Amino acid sequence: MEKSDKIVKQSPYGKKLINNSDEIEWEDNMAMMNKMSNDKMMEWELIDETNPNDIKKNMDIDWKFKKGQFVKVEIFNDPRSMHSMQHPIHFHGQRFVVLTRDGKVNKNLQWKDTVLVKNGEKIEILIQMTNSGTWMSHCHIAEHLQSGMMMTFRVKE
Ligand SMILES: [Cu+2]
Repeated sequence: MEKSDKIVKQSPYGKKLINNSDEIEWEDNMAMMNKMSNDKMMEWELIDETNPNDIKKNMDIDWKFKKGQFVKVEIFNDPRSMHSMQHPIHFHGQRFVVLTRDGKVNKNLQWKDTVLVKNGEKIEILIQMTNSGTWMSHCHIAEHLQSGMMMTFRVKE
């Protein structure tokens, strides 16, 4: 990644140097730290702040829906993370459209099952619960999934 790809962006927590280019940031410049870390010593988190009095994370999250229901989900990639980077968020068994990115309306309403959420970005998606069962949502970077970045949701008939 070129240095010029990084810009200073205003986030809800003040200005941060973040990568908001269209390039996919699978590589980073923390090779030494990556080499030393594994899923036993670090955890990636999906945090559910739906109920401020009962904040849950990863596999403690267990959403319940009905088949046919449309569900709006806001996903915020918190730039205060220790190692903030992009995350491709995937929902199993259902399809969704991206409604907004950082408040900007997305006019390309194609059905998706995964969306790349950039560092510091807030997106809104509308999921159509089309398949009943117990499903998983997770980051599609295998190391992040392995390190806990997953949750459950159930769709009843
Ligand atoms: Cu991730």
